[in-house]
Amino acid sequence: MKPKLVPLRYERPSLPEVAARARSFFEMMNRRRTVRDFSPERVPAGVIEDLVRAASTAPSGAHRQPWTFVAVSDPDIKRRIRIAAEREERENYGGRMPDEWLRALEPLGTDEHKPFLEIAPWLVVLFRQNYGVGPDGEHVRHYYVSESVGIAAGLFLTAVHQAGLVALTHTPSPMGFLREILNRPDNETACLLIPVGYPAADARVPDLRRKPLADVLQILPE
Ligand code: IYR
Repeated sequence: MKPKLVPLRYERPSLPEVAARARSFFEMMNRRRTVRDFSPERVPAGVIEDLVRAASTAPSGAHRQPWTFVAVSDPDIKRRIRIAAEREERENYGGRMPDEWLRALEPLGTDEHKPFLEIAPWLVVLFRQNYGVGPDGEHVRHYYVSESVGIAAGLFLTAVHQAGLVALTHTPSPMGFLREILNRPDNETACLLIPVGYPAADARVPDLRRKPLADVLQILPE
């Protein structure tokens, strides 16, 4: 099949403008923090729709867009998710995670209690589609699913932050319960549970430092 190519819509900024935008975007992103203390204040569904529209612009293997976002504000479903997540996390913190892992989490202060799963106005669950399903039920191959879904998750978190909201990348493990509670098909596996909303007025976060650039970037030639 011959590809259908259309002109790129692109406006070239001046080099000083490029440099200024790169710096100011970094400064904005450097204020992003993972937040565990949410306000129950409501966020309209239309906002979540636009955040997912932004996330869904992610590049993906063969443009298969192998993700499904499920956004939950229903209090009963949120409660069921909290109960199931805390059941797994009690096992995790009570012996399923080895000591080395528990020690690695100590600076974060996390434990098996997940009240944010009921307090945050939205729980956005990101599912990876291991394969697609065509109009006649046939399986469609997906490519680079982990990479594609990881990029979509990153864009979603970026969109949440730039909109002025906060999020938590929560990974209750194992998270098979999400497919059951949310009635998702066999081709989907939940990979992130992302509460989204406003931070509580007294929200606190761990005093984390990011690695210096030299530890994460090598420029060649030096
Ligand atoms: N899933 C658990 C444990 C946990 C694991 C990692 I790696 C973290 O960065 C944070 C928590 C929980 O959500 O508490």
